[in-house]
Amino acid sequence: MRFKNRIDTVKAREIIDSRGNPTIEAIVVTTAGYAGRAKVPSGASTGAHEALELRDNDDSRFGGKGVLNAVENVNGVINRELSGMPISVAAVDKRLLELDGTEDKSELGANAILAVSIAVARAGAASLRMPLYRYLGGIDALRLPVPMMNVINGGAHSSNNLDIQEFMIMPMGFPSFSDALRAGCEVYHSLARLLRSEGKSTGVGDEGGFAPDFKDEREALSYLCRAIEWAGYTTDQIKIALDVAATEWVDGDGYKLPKAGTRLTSSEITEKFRTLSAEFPIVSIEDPLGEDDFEGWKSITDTLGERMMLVGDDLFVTNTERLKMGINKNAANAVLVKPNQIGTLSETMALCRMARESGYKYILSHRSGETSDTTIADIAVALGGGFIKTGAPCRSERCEKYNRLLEIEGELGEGALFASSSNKKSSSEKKLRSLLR
Ligand code: 2PG
Ligand code: MG
Repeated sequence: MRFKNRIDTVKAREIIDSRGNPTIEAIVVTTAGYAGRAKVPSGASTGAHEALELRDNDDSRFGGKGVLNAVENVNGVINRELSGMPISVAAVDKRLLELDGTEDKSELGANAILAVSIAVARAGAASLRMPLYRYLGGIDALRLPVPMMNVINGGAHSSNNLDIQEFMIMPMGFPSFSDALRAGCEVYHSLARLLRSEGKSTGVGDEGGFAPDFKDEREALSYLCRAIEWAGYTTDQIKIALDVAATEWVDGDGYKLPKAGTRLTSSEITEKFRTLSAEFPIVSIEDPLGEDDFEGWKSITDTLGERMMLVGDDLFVTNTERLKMGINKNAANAVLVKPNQIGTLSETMALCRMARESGYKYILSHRSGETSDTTIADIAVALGGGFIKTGAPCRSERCEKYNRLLEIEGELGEGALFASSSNKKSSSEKKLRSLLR
């Protein structure tokens, strides 16, 4: 059988991301005249096991961060090999993996490969005149995710004194995504007022969260709780999540907080978060331990896993092989999903499938270096995992993802589900219980 609509051309160019670093944009045009476009993000606290982001290492341009070689890989070999193929994400991803031929996608670059993989999906959706979430998720794509909004930035994303990278609010106890988003924005503004009233800076970090100095993380957490109250909400409705990004703390056999200079063992870190989560409404902790500390992860999961999500980011790097190791060792109970850590849409979706089948929660995520691309919002609805982490409601590269979710919610109308609710009347407590189960 001959398909009339096939891939005609694949083109890429170098653009800049939200930190002013180069990244790659790809455009796929089909023979029937449809097009799909994708821009890829880039991390700062990257895991050692992530697929390789190909950079030029030519110091005369962008401090070595140029991506002209990755662009050339798309415009040359990828364009030649994909031209004439049917618009099938699975077939294209398979071909891209064969062409690359390496474990870590270092031949073509995971940035080049992902840009093409997503652009093909977008061209496919456009060809069928379908929104991307529907194309990827079918008629089951109905669930809007709880936004995990990073309102205080620390670690590698800011130059303040906080060693924990992200302090997030999770507006969960609301009937709809738009109500939850509004509450999140209101808390963000009340936090700004609170910080100002106490003479603290309201300058923001890479993901739009405030980044003043604090006495310690306890003080940052108590500001969050007060901001929730000031905005007229309760900590039953709005919970707290952390991304420790503890791979950045690894030092020899143990850990050392890069800013405070304190040394900690794996079990001291577990104890620290057990205490903090008894004091504050924390329902999710990402990367509390390093990317290869599986023993420590197992122990923190045994200690806290019944009460909260323990989310592997650098631990799993969106890789099914790594997730399988975690499942076998009972390490973590949730996985962060970043398409650029693995490099193709097919592998990203396979990871979510594995997580779902193993009872792990999965959270779609941005990177600290972002673009206006909103694909993760569509993937979050397509796969219905119930969570998205995409920064503060500040800076348009973050807000665009939230705005895309508002658009999807509008399109779904009465059919839209929020979080774990099967109907809009379920109580916030019930919703919380089933989300964390
Ligand atoms: C993380 C991310 C996104 P980065 O650690 O989860 O918040 O940061 O993109 O710098 O890895
Ligand atoms: Mg992380």
